[in-house]
Amino acid sequence: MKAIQANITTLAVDAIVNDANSSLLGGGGVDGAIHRAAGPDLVAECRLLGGCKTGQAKITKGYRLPAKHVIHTVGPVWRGGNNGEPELLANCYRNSLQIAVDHSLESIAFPSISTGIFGYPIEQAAEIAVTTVKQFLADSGTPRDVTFCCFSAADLRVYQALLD
Ligand code: AR6
Repeated sequence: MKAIQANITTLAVDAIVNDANSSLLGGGGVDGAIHRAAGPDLVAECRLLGGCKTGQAKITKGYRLPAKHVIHTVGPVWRGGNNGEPELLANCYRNSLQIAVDHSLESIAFPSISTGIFGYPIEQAAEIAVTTVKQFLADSGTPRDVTFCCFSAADLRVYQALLD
């Protein structure tokens, strides 16, 4: 488990996680960046998936991305923290990791789910991300290589403090 600062679309891993919306048909933020980099075949495959509920996850190929697959998950919109947001966010990490295990994927990179347009406070979201992944790896031992891909230096500092 490690944290880096990077554009997630550049990572040559078995799967990058896309922080999507329930339509799975693209959007702004990291979702827009992933669809632009993957090319139009990605949205064509996504159209066959029938959307995705908050906290759930679905897998596609990576198309023009250096990553082999994209695992699409839908984070919660922050509405103050008392509307199930922590559990839904933890489900995003757990369900994405379970899909990676089911497909024998060894390396996976996560963006900081829900902390952009969806407004989840970074400190709280990062703590859930790190504790949930740590628990999953303690239970299952795989995927071998989990990366938290931070877009900003400030986000990286938050993750780094939790990992140290
Ligand atoms: N690589 C890594 N991280 C990135 C990149 C990138 N290329 N681009 C942005 N981030 P956001 P959300 C970071 O807003 O809050 C979309 O429209 C960003 O700095 O992408 O879950 C979807 O379709 C932030 O730290 O996702 C949904 O409608 C993190 O990724 C909605 O936005 C997440 O920010 C989801 O909003």
